[in-house]
Amino acid sequence: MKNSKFLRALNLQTHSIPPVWFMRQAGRYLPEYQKIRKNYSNFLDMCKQPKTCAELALQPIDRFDLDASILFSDILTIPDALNLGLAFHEGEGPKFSNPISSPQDIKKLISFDVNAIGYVFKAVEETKNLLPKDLPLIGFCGSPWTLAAYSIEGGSSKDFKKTKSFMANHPTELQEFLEILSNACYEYLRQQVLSGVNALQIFDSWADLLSENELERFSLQYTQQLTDLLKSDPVTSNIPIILFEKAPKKKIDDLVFKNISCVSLYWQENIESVAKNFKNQYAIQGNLDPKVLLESDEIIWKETQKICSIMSEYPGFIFNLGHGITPDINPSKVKVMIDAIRQ
Ligand code: 1CP
Repeated sequence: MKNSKFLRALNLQTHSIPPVWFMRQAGRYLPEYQKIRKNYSNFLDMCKQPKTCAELALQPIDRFDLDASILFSDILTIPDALNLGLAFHEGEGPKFSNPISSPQDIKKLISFDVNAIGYVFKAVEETKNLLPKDLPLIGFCGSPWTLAAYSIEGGSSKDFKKTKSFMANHPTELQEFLEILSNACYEYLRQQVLSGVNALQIFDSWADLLSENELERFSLQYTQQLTDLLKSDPVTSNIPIILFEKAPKKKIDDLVFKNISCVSLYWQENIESVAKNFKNQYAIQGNLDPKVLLESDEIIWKETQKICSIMSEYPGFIFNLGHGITPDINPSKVKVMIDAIRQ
């Protein structure tokens, strides 16, 4: 792995051409993904096939020659292992048949058994077998807060009303749940590392639901517990950790992320000003607005180069999108972006 540009950037090295990968690089915008996906009515069943996951993780690597691959799985495997009954039905987002609706549901949760999701670790092994030797694999999980939000809401939602009302009415029990989730995430990521991943990313995709005070109390505190556990364990202590916070109410520059190597910036963040504050402290990953990929080639070229030029001297820059790629994007536009980075 010494030759990995991506891992060297996580170690704060500067590159004239930055390493590139992008969030949700394997998925619905790729016709080769759709071809395999149509064989499964429930997305989760596909995630339980390690060889298929490996094949899906390799698709964007084969097509675009990216600098890192990401495990093909989902953040919601943990709540599923807690018996919340996850399914992804045709044309719908995630749905839990057994969501957390009351404090009693938290009291009677089964304890998390990492072996219940052994299929994820097999997928890591299968993917490592297929990947070129020097191409790193990123493992991941959702932040405890983001997992709690899906578990209480029972799926996705625009406003997460149930979650907000649970937070207002049962803050102590919510914190007990977050404690359970941060321990589960630790065991989950530890096992991913034992199976072969080279870096970890934590997705706090629903950080934006929280006010400034709530952000510290319900999200960052538990992500911090998770990263502290990872750093104190010899198995995981040397594995770089990337954190994605989606649109936090507190200025990202003012957040202190202990034990994090890299901050993955949401597309609304001003990368130039964040870079001034994060220099020599964190690597930065980001942050082209995925919607730019719906524009003309000229605009894609211009916006991509703008970011590359701002970040050209930054110690530890990784080009990425500012959030996941969406299903409506044409893969040829992704190629334009990559050419603009590497020209
Ligand atoms: O129907 C389908 O084909 C399923 C689509 C799909 C895919 C391809 C889902 C359902 N999950 C995934 C894979 C996935 N999810 C990966 C691996 C692939 C890759 O990145 O290359 C990863 C890293 C995730 C992470 C994930 N899942 C996040 C965090 C990233 C983010 O976008 O903020 C979140 C929030 C989820 C939940 C989830 N899983 C799937 C969907 C459609 C969603 C979002 C639901 C919502 O809108 O709230």
